[in-house]
Amino acid sequence: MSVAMKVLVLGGDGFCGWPCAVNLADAGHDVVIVDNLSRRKIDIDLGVESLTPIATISERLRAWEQVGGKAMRFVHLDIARDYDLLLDLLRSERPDAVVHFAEQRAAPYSMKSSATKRYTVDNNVNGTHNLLAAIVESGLDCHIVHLGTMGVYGYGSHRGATIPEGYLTVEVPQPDGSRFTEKILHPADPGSVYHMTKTLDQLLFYYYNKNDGIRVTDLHQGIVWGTNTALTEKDPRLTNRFDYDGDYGTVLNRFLMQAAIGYPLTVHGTGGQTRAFIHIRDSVRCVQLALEHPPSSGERVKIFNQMTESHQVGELAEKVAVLTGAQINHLPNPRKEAIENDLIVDNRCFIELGLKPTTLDDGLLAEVVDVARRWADRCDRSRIPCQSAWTQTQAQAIKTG
Ligand code: NAD
Ligand code: USQ
Repeated sequence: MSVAMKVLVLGGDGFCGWPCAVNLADAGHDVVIVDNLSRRKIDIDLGVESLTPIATISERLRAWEQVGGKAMRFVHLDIARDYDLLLDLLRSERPDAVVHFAEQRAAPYSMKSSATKRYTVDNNVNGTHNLLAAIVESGLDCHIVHLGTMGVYGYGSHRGATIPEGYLTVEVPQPDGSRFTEKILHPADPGSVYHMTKTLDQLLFYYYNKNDGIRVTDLHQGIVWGTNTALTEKDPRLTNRFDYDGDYGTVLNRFLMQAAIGYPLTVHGTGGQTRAFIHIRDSVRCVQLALEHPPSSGERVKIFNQMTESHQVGELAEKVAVLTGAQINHLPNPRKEAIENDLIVDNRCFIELGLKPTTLDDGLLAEVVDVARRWADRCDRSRIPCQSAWTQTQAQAIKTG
């Protein structure tokens, strides 16, 4: 292991943050989880629960120590609203690094209403900006590892080109006919208000890196699938959350749980949408690799594509159907998105740092089906359909079927 670090994990009670926090503690780092528990509150507001029963954060931390894990602390704080408390925390803890998961992360939730659009923008953009401003004000030389999304690149107009890791080399024509080349942030093309906040985040990082020299690694992560890691399996109280509902459930985990309970797989439209995927175990590993390989002083924002494979949604449904015998249902698409797209992604940075990708073929699909079968009686089938429509046109299409 590299030298032990003090790490604040913002959003460390969430789906990606919790397994990441225990992994970092297990690797010997000194971990402080910071979370406002808003994700649990949104579940209450929506009237749904994680398919897997999840313990409270204090029970999680107690259980982690009882299985012999290195103690972690928890701070209840809203990074988007409690600027002064965040600054005090940075000053008192003096972390070497902050891992920033603390955002509203569901595209359908962000598109439900003007209230959820505004909440998503306020929460995500303020949270990220507060963190950057507080690091500058604290004077700390603290590395930020941020969880961004592959969706900042958009899913439409790549025309077979490989998506680079964050920066695109462009040729700029001059009045005299000559050209110069420049590396620019890849143009942003968000597909939802949620994805838009991530494109704003990347501009905030660009600016604070340029102006204040803040060291940032922005991880453009694909859709995370799976539930547990070897560490969260150590005790039932460490179990990770499993979102299956139409707002927070993501496509592959939804298909696997739908198959487990005999619900026809909910493919939007033709299923021609291609997306990037990564297993939760690899996600956790990537965050550790990014933390342990920080940018040096003066280096521009490091951007890694945190994904291991790309798949078409319809092909995934077929794969799950072959594995489980599930039926497939093609539904009107509630989203305004390309009917079909290709997606070729450069992910060399993590492979070169030693990531050994876990793929769909590693037998882990069946493991997720088993988890879903175990907790099938906790599923509220009425919460499976995606009812958040991107525009009135999509809303009408869902209504008329
Ligand atoms: P999650 O909702 O399960 O976890 C986010 C956590 O952050 C929650 O515990 C929530 O309570 C907390 N939080 C939100 N706003 C906060 C605030 N203002 N102050 C303090 N805490 C706050 O989401 P997740 O799936 O774990 O995603 C984590 C990050 O990874 C997000 O930024 C998301 O955009 C990104 N990401 C997730 C996926 C995925 O498939 N889950 C894929 C790519 C990127
Ligand atoms: N889809 C279906 N059926 C479903 C659910 C989704 O066909 O039941 C389709 C959607 O229309 C979309 C694709 O599957 O084309 C992906 O949807 P998703 O909900 O799995 O993923 P998305 O909304 O993009 O968001 C998720 C996470 C988000 C993260 C993003 C990574 O919620 O936090 O940033 O994946 S990425 O997609 O690479 O941008």
